[in-house]
This record gives sequence, C-alpha cells and structure tokens, in this order.
Amino acid sequence: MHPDAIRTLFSQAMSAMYRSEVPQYGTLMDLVRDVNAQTLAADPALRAQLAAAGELDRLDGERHGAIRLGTAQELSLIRRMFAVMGMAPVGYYDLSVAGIPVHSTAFRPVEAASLRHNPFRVFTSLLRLDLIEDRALAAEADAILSQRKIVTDGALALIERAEAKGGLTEAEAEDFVREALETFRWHSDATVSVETYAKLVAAHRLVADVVSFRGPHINHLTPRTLDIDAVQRMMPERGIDPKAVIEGPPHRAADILLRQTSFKALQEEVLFHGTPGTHLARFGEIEQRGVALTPKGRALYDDALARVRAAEEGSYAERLATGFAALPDDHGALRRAGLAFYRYRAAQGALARPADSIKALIDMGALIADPQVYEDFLPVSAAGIFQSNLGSEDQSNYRPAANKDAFEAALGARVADEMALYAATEAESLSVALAALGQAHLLAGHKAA
Ligand code: OOG
Ligand code: NI
Repeated sequence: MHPDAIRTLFSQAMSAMYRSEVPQYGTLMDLVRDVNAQTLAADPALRAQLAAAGELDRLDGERHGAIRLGTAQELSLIRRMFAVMGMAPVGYYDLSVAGIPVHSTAFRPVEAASLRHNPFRVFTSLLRLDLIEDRALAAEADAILSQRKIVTDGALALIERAEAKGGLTEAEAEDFVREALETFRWHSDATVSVETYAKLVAAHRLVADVVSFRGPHINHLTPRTLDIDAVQRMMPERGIDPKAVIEGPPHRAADILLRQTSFKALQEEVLFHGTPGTHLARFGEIEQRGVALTPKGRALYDDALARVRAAEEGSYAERLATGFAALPDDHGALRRAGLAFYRYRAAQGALARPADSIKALIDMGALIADPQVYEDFLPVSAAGIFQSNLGSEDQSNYRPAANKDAFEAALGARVADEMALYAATEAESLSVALAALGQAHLLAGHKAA
C-alpha cells in the first residue's frame, strides 16, 4: 500500500477517534464544513482557483494534529512510525523563546503529489527537562518517563517490517493503523499521584501533560477553513468557546502563511492512582492557509507581527491593519518582489508568443503562477495556541535556548529546511512550464525568489 494511502487511513482513523473522545471537535468540524460550503458557493472564482490548483479535493481532509513527547527515544520511534505513512520531519521550532519548555518539528509529506493526496501533518514537540529549574523534579520526571512504552509491540513489529521490506501490504497497513492509534489515545488513568501531578503542574502545566500519562495523547486536530473569521464568529452560536484572537496575519485579499484559532481546552476527569482529579489537555483548532513566504517575505511578516505586538494604541484589529500595511496584498506584487513562493504551469492550449520576460508570459495569459500553500507552522502562533490551552497565566521565562543539534540528535535524523522545499518546487515548476511553452531561454535570467 502506498504510504500516502496509509496516511489517509491513519488521518481518518485519528479523526474518528478524536470525534468520539472530544465531541465538541465534531461540532467544530460540522461548522467548518458548513462555512467552507457557503464560502465556495458565494465565490465561484475561489472555487475555480482551488480546483485548478488541486486544492479542492484535499479541503475536507484533516490538516494537522499535535502531540508532545517526553524523551529522545520516543521522538526517534515516532519518526520511524510516521515514515511508514510518508511523513518526514520538516522545520525546527524553538518554543523556549515563548516560555514553553519544548522544541518541535512537523512530520508531513514532502512531495507535491503526496501533499495533494493528503497533507496530514503532526506538530510534534519534545519536552525539554533541561530547561526546568527544579533539577530534582526534572530527574523524577525523567525516571517516570523512562518507564513508559508509547508504541505497542504490534506497531513496532510492523514499523520494522516496513523498514525491512520497503513498505506494507494493505492488510499489514490496516493492522499498523489500528496499532498506531493506540499511541495517541487518551488515557484517563494518570501514571502519577495527585502530589506528583501538583509538583509537575507547578513546574509547568506542559510538563504535567507530558509526564503524567501513559502516552502522547493527540491534543487537537485542525481542519482547514476558507473563512476563519466566520468560523470564529460562529463558534459561540454552536456552543463553542473560542480563544480571544486569531493568531497570525490579519484577513487579507491575498492570504499569506497561516491564521489559526482554537477552542479552549476542556477540563477532563482523571484518576491519579485512584484519586479523582482533573486535567486541562485537549482542544480543537481551525486554520486558514495562504501562500508560503520567501525568507525575505517572512522577515517582513516577522517585523509586522513584532510591530503589532509592541503597539499600544487601538484595538487588536487596528494594530494588525497598521502593522501589516507594509506587506503588499496582491499576488502579482508579492511574486514580483520575491516575497512569496508560487507554482508555475503553462495555461492549457496556450500558444506563447516569444516573450522577453516571465512577467510578459504571465501578462499574455500563457503562464500561470498559483500560490504555494504554506504547509508549515509559525512559532509565535504555536506559542499562542499552547498558551491559550494551558491557561494563559502559565508564563515562564526561559533564556532563549534553541538547540536544533540536540533535537536532531534525539530525532536520529536531520529536519528538512522548509524554505528549500518551496524554492525547489517553484524552480522545478517554472522550468517545466517554460519548456512546455518553448521559452526555456527565459530560465537562465530568472532567479527563483
Ligand atoms: C501544539 C501547538 C502548536 C499549531 O497549530 O501551531 C500547534 C501543542 O499545543 O502541542 O499545533
Ligand atoms: Ni495546531
């Protein structure tokens, strides 16, 4: 079975499991589906553009989930598990800058065809006990974590089989997905006492969430919406309590990067060695994705966001509008300024007259530049999501302590550079499209963003 098909089985199984574990997530899914249908019906041009770019079919599938792991061994095992489903680690996110003691990557498909098939990704964080001040507690947490086994024997055997044979049969894949699901299931019986749990919460809620349970429960799943403002507005009508603001850029004509919001984590009943208590863990999230920005565009985005966060005048919406004014808001301008990544294709039946520039080919309608969807995450937004579901009072100050080398050592692999992936897609698509139009000579002068 193709890894892409195994990933689809897995994401469907995860969605069904999470719907039954967290019914409010099902309500959110229904709302998103309604809003997407309304948005497409009201905007035929958007529908046509998504259809042409192969985006329409993947819209209803899940977009991402998130887990938090405790040890290096767990991270490398999970890497091997996700590899069976065609998901590789892309990007490094240091959350210590936001007072959260983890660093993270996203496991996701990398090839364009695989992303089109099903872009399911899992934002995966590794706890950093090295940042916890109370060294005795860190050692205790480490000892607790070393006792648990998050992957079943059955799953491990099938991972090894896939590695040895280069893949799984359909029957094996079904077993594999069933076994893999066990890793991400919720366990309401904690592995620690109430006293230990309280100490872990005092260090950081996130430490408690990782250390107190038998496995890395999936903590949210996130469908993609075409109108996040509408979903945010409508959540309360359906009995869902959203976080205060949408993370990321403001509403724009040309969507960039990623906008996200979530509903607040639920208080869940837990038994701590038989004693009843509660834990804040799981929530639902939605996202709206736009074009991937180049390093130059991303620097402008980071500056804009910093301005919004530093500003003191006006509402959040006003500060967003002012802060982002410097970033061009149409695809032509973004592309020509080298601020965003595109995927080129030759227009169907186009007869290109000899042209002296790529811009001329685009202007005559022979060459089309579709925005490349941003497939990754944003550390500042991720911090906002973490914070809103941990309880926002839970702010710690860590010295910024990115440590990509330690993360990759734990992972047992390098993480891919997301910018290089978008740039390669752009360059490759341009060279194929220009060759199809008989204009390959234009390639020489063009620098792909
Ligand atoms: C992950 C939060 C980050 C996102 O969408 O940015 C995330 C977590 O809470 O474990 O999922
Ligand atoms: Ni998320």
